[in-house]
Amino acid sequence: MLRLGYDTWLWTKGNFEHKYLWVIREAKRLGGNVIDFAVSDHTAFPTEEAAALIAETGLEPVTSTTLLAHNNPVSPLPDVRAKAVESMKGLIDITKALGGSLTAGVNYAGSGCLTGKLRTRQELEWSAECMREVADYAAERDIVIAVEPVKRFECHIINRAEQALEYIELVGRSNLGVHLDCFHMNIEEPDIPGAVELCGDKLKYMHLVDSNRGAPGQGHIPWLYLFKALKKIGFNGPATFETFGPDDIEDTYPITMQGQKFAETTADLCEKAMRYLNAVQTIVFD
Ligand code: LER
Ligand code: MN
Repeated sequence: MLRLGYDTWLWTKGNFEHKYLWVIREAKRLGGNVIDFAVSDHTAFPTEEAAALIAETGLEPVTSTTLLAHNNPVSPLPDVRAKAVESMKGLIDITKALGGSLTAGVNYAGSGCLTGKLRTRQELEWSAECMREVADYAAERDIVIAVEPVKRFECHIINRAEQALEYIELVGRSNLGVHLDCFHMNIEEPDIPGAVELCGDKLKYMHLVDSNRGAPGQGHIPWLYLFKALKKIGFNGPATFETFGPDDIEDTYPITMQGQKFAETTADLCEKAMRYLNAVQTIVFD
């Protein structure tokens, strides 16, 4: 069985900060066992207060990030790459302080930093060099880093599971794994259950969402086959519902380009998602 929960993008605009502390109790109220703190600015993270609420709720904490232009590990500018390492170390410190053991997301390149060209060997080397330093820092703190392949319109460095596995080989650190997101898989993978099987024990984390970024069940992801593949590889790790909440769709649209409301409220959407995921789990795992 997977450990299911929610990603904080559902309530925030991609950066968890003090004003969103209430979301931790809300994730628990909505039946989550895991919470993924989406962090783009680690310096604004309310570590002590969040750690206290994690202890109170008993939620399993995961962190994730989307590195951006100012901290892009594949930038030709050494200062920008140094910022990527600094941001990732900050996120690892937060993960540790929360009692977590996993950080994930677009942590190998700047999200949205497309060059208009094919990825280069030099870009992969720059990313791997940053990641080695970050992975060693994480290993000293018993933290695993999972890299999330994302759609071609967001990043040109890692789009598919196969490329994530090659990247892990290149970095050469044992505390690296893969984070798969069904929305991106639907665009980039030739075979969704096949991508899960390809990762095998390197799969460390999942973002569960339907093909259109609606709740599971509102698009055409082959959920039963996906869960059968997860069962086959023995994945029982954390998996969170990640999309953008209908409550503040006007504010998030410029960042997410998601204009469709998949439920009246974020809470309704979460309930829909959890009901569906629990039903699929019961069919496949029982
Ligand atoms: C983050 O988990 C994700 O899926 C991205 O599309 C956002 O940058
Ligand atoms: Mn994701």
